[in-house]
Amino acid sequence: MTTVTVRLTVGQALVRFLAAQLSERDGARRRLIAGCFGIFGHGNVAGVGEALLEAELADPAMLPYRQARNEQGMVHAAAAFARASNRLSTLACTSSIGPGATNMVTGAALATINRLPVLLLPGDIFATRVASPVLQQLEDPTSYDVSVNDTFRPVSRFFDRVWRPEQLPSAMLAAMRVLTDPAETGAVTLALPQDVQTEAHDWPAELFRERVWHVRRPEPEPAALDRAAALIRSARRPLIVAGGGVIYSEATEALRAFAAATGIPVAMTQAGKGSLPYDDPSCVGAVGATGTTAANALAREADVVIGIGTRWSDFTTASRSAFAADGVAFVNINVAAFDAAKHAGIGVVADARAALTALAGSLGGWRVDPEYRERARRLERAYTARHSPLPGQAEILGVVNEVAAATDVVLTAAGSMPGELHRLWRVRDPQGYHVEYGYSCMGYEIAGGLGAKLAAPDREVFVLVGDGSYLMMAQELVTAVAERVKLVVVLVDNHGFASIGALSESVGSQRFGTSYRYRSPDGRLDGDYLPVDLAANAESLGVRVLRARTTDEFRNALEQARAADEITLVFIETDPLIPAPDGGGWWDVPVAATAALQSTRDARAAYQAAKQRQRDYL
Ligand SMILES: Cc1ncc(C[n+]2csc(CCOP(=O)(O)OP(=O)(O)O)c2C)c(N)n1
Ligand SMILES: [Mg+2]
Repeated sequence: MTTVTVRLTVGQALVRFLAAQLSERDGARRRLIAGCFGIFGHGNVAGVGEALLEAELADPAMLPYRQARNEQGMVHAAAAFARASNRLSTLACTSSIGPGATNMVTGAALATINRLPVLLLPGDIFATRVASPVLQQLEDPTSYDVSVNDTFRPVSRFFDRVWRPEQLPSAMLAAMRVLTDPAETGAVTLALPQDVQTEAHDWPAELFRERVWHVRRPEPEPAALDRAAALIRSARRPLIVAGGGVIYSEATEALRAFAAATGIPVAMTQAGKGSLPYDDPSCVGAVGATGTTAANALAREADVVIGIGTRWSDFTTASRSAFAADGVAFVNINVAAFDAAKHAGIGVVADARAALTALAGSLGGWRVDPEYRERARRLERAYTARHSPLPGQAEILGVVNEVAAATDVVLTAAGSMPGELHRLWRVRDPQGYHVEYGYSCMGYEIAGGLGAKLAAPDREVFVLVGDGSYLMMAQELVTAVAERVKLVVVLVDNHGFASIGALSESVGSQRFGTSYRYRSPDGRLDGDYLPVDLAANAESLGVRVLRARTTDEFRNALEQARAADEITLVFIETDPLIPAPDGGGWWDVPVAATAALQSTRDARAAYQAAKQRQRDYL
């Protein structure tokens, strides 16, 4: 039999292959790689770049190319796209070699930590090495086999370097498998030496056929289910902690039914917020360091904690102080065995939806005590406060919550907003709350908003960004303008790092180096606020900007921005010293054991006292 072959470069074969990949779950198919972001340099312009041009000229829908402004930003956009697609679809990112490639490393870590699929295609140094060292090559005197792309290894769930065209098919197939594996997924990196990208090869035509990657829903092992059901039946004060896995698995309806049938209250992690709408009778809101008073009170007393699709970050457990009852035991439903084994829990390694359905059957009508069920959820009032002359941040968030429709998306990542939103935001849709808190990466906000909106063009996306995050990375505003991607960006200016300022104060470090100020004549960085005008900055990038001073002006501007059909940024200054409401959660941030400062010594004493609450969960 003769194999039919197609002669293409490595870059062309890669583009053609990616365009033909589909994912499938529950019978629904969609493109696995919906497009490609990129920034060209000598490491990809002639290889993958030429291939993308050919693809666009042949059929603009084949693998749509979008030009990004910062390589880190484009990976954030791809990760947000994947999150908003419940991990069933993502984007590829092509970069040059050297700095273009390493700019993607932060994005790769973010994707892997959040278990979000992204496909990274950094250019790499010549395979032939004839011209070495090439521009931007880091030379390792001990090995010619090393390039800066090796820094992707620890932050990727799959890494390969395609030294020869013959290696491409197996590398691409492995990449697709990992991207679509719910337990293994994360950043997948195929490093592409710049000469290899342009080499021609005779590929079997079969390589380019349409492929459907089934996203599995593993069923729980019956014995594990029995152990979990027995422990839950013995519980008097059980509590569910719903994580991101509930949303990715589209298990929200199964969770609602399970909680209603058993009466077990449901608390939510950052990634799991949206697992239930805020007003569902079973929902007690956010838990942990940024949790609500109600959820944290239930957590303190819980005898059995059922984690579903959570990796138990320190924010969720309040640094292992949230679950305080003697003998508290855990059931961990997770598609990843690694997470299911945490806190010495009974592991149910399974898809969240499959496990909840099976567990409901195993419990056969068991319900918690009615008295336990009746415990009320305490309401927060911070939204309706009115501070002057400058508003506090929580009241601004309250206005965003009111102006946003049920299916609109709120999106942020770092600073003081994630904690306040976790506690206060009234979520009404599983995709309505997009707070990246696995890596809590400053600079994710605007880039992530771009990706989330590309994934869900029918939803309004409210990007909430602090002045610190904005200054770190706002460049993808330009991409949003170019692509006519409509975002509502809320820029909250409090002259620096309000969150770290408050943290600094709590550890006795007196807000040192956390606000944006001039250096004083005495040499300290404590002069007047800098005259930075971020609203003017956004305007200069081609974004429509509305400036608000009061909460009422803010509401008005936000309504205009929501109604607009172009990207609009609403600028508001807030008072960084108005404290956010507190739900009693602790966070372990070690304090200096010896210090000249009294403030630090006091903080150390408070730290040591709080540390007593920390548990091992063994
Ligand atoms: C890339 C990155 N660098 C540093 C940090 C540590 N960090 C967390 S929040 C923050 C300040 C954020 O400032 P801003 O965006 O203005 O938000 P605010 O704290 O004022 O609410 C810093 C420096 C981080 N999360 N990400
Ligand atoms: Mg700030």
